[in-house]
Amino acid sequence: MILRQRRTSDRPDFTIDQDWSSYTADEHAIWNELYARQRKLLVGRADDALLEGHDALNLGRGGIPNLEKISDELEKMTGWRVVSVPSLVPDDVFFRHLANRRFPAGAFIRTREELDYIEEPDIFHDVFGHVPLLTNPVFGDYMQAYGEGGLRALKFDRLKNLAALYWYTVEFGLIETPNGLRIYGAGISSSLKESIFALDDPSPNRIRFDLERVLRTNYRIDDFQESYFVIRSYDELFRATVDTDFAPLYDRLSDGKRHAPATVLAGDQLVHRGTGVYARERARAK
Ligand code: HBI
Ligand code: FE
Repeated sequence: MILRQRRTSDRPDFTIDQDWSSYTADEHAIWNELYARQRKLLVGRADDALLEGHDALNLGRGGIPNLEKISDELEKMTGWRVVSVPSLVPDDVFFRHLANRRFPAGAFIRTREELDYIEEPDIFHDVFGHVPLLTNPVFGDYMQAYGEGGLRALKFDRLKNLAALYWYTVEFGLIETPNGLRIYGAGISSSLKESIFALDDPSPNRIRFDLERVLRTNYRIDDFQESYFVIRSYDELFRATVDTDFAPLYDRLSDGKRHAPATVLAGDQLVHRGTGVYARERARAK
């Protein structure tokens, strides 16, 4: 496997060949270690759709998944394919892939030194965290609608708002189930520590999802979230994107009013009002 900093794409859609045969035995072992540890932690914490997606795509078969093979199986289920990219790609490229039911997954895997947390989306974050939910038809529809919305948002210069929607749902979303709150966001489900913090810690707020509220809310990229948003179903997410007339919403958002991550508004429906202790301790430690 060529070291990730040297993998670049010379294609307009930023894809690269996964070059599956070039992964080393140690890289396959890192995937196996991450998969076993995280999957054990998530039973009882992650939403069934995520766990069922792992099984439907047989991601625990051993070794880093071959994305061509995974894509052939996934495409039969919901029309999605997974394409390899070096790492983050430009927003418009990212949205265009999603709008065409192609999920861009990092081709590299983290090192043992970065096992618990990594800044860039590696293949474990993307294929363990994001891809399994694409086996769920409604979530797959939401992700395509998000991509189409993203391309539209670029025209209205509303990217910052739309990025917050992705962040608080696809990356850090929680869903309410008859058995309690469960994780569906990939930023949580691929993180050892945040998989515990997001559900168990009294510090963060847990607020019922509201589209305009989320579009206005800033987020942390360097630490656990100070607020999580809770949906009742993936259909709620999908309906929010397809039933909303975004033109008047974007007009309202042009007032630029945004909320800090820890804010609780009078209009918020709270599942849990956070104590904020974790965030205050982190701020003091700085
Ligand atoms: N590129 N590969 C990759 N993965 C992402 O999650 C990603 C991206 N580019 C842009 C992006 N996410 C976000 O900025 C958008 O959600 C706005
Ligand atoms: Fe991600």
